[in-house]
Amino acid sequence: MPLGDLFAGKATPAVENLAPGAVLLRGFAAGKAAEMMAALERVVAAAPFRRMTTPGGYVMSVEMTNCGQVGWVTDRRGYRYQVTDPATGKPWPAMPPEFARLAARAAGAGGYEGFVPDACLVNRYEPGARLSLHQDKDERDFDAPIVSVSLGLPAVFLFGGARRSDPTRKIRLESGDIVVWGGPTRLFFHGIAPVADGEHPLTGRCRINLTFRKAL
Ligand code: MD3
Ligand code: FE
Repeated sequence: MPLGDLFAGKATPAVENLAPGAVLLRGFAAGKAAEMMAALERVVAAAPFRRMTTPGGYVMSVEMTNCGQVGWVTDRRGYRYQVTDPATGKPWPAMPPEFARLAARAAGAGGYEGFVPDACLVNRYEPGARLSLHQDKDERDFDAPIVSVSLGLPAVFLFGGARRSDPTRKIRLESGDIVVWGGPTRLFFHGIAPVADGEHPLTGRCRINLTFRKAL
């Protein structure tokens, strides 16, 4: 099958190798964006967005929720994955099949066959919200990639290196873009610059990012 056929609603794929193991698939999710938002509404009805507190006592500007077998949480006790939503005491909603399918298809297009995520962290950015430079290292298996889907308002992604002090590249992520992060970049520092104000037909005045992870 030609690689282009893997792209939802796009004849010409745009595959950009950002670094060894990291692949940007521009517009890969564009044809599935409305379907993803509809599935997300069902997730949010069961597990509403909320602003969590860091171990250091800061309330995050990004609102978060999760779906899947486990969800990522932070509070004064630390960062971790857990089966239940601390806001409701109930298990996180199941991962919608359309989420899992898109993540697996994107991972395959990025060179990671057989990716089966067990967690999806959903980030919601209103204008001004940001995510400071960090590593994702609460997962058990760093051999599995992380698949990131951007929807709605654009953002400037800050892509650093293995050390916090490494220089960062700025990469503009738009609605429908997917990035597959694996290999040596899996533990690289990264963040999101404050989101600029704007309106997007898909999401209104916000940016949504879905990160698919193998946490267990
Ligand atoms: C590079 N989210 O949830 S996604 C996060 O747009 C997170 O909401 C950002 O960083 C967002 O942890 C960026 C892109 C991303 C996700 C995980 C990575 C890039 C990554 C893990 C390793 C290296
Ligand atoms: Fe991250």
